[in-house]
Amino acid sequence: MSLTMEEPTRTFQVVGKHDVQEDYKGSYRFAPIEEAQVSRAMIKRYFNTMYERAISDVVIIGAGSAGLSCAYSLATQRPDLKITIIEANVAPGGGAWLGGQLMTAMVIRKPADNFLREIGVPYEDEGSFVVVKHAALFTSTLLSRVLALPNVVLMNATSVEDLIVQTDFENRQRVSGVVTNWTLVALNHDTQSCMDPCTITAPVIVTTTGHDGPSGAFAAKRLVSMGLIKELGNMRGLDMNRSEPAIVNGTREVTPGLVMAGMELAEHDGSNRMGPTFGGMIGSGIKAAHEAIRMLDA
Ligand code: AHZ
Repeated sequence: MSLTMEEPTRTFQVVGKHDVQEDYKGSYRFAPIEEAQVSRAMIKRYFNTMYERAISDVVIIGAGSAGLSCAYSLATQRPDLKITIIEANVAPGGGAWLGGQLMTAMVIRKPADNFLREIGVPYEDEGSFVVVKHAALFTSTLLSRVLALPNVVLMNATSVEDLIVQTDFENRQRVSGVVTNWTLVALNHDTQSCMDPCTITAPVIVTTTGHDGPSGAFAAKRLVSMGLIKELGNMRGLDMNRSEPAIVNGTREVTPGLVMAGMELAEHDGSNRMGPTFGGMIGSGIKAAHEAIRMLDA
């Protein structure tokens, strides 16, 4: 708890041989630290995480509204699973920091408002839909809930560069992992000679990389270039009433080992976009969690 105006100094607390003091009248004293301790505190945890998560139970590609909803639903239902989220951007959240046209309010159609109550996001009820006063309130709350779950790891600033596809003895192909690199490395493949990636294997991969754009629809496009599907359906124009149920109900294992959710699915299936209404992303994320559990339990 921070100090009040009436109580501007917190008395001494001893760390090792040193006094520390929280004081806002000019005598604030930190516990001492060595530079190497800071580096080692980060390095040890980061590389232990990479080592431990090289084999995960579920990898979620993309931490937008669909990916984060999936992570929350899956991790709370199945605390036994090692769930690893790979997000290309430094800032997780995808397009869910704003509502639409750079405006802040976020619209969510019922019944996806159930999820808001579950994670504790306040809203105004407008009848058939609800409005969260700022999309960032939804995204930051969901992020904090997800990151607090002990079985979830988020590796941001990390890109999925490819899919691992294995072939069994009956010649059936199955997506069984992802190929990763730090995003700043991935962005420089054209400027540097070969910088090889790393891998994470998992029995279930959930892809939620959004619609086509600079980085979107990553797995959907890769399925085409690998010959696992013939062509993309390509996202159709905006139709809120058609698009949201199509995305939620269509969320599924699109190829063995790979569940597709969120707007990436619109590119795969050729379904409509919905614009700035996010209930479909929440529902699709939750459906993807159900799909992952079904596949793991099969
Ligand atoms: O950075 C991307 C974003 O955070 C991330 N991503 C994309 N390619 C990646 C890769 N490796 C790792 N190769 C990658 N991460 O995926 C995230 C996608 O988030 P998003 O918000 O774009 O997608 P979503 O499907 O979760 O939500 C879509 C929201 C939209 S778009 C839309 C419309 O255009 O009509 N309407 C809604 C509600």
